[in-house]
Amino acid sequence: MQAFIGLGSNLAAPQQQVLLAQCDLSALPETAFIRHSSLYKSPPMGPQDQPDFINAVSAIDTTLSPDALLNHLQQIEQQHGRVKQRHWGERTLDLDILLYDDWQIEESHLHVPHKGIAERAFVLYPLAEIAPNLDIPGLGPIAELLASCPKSGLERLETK
Ligand code: 5RY
Ligand code: CA
Ligand code: CA
Repeated sequence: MQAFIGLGSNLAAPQQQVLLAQCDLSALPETAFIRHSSLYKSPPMGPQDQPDFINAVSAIDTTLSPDALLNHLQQIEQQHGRVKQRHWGERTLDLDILLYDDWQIEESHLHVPHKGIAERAFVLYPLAEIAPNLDIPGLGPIAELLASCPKSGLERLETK
């Protein structure tokens, strides 16, 4: 299955956190890595009194189930020293399953496509960089979603 993972960090050298997490994803079991996006910087959405975020998206080819994948992602978050501070608050690393093939999953612990995907520039722009022709289940072509999603301060970093 092809899955897309969203990466985000705004604590403890966020750029390093995201670059290391891209390596961690490449080392997942039952998984071949397809592509990592560039890194993007943006002001926080939600609570504004926290540092800017570094975000990226990775595409993987995996036979892990969504639940098994989620468990691995949570382990990687823990290895990066994630501690819950406050809802929508700062974090050393956040890994989200954005898409899992063309599946639509609505469970208490896992929503796929990820909630808010269509309104979040820091998800849509890196996603479109690595999958410009993507059709998002229930939402439509990514090009159409991009057209109605302002960049609101999102910057692609030139370091990669
Ligand atoms: C809105 C509210 C909460 C959007 C809105 C969250 C990130 C959200 C973030 C991130 C950036 C959060 C979830 N309206 N801002 N805010 N990057 N995560 N830039 O990864 F995303 S908290
Ligand atoms: Ca997130
Ligand atoms: Ca998350």
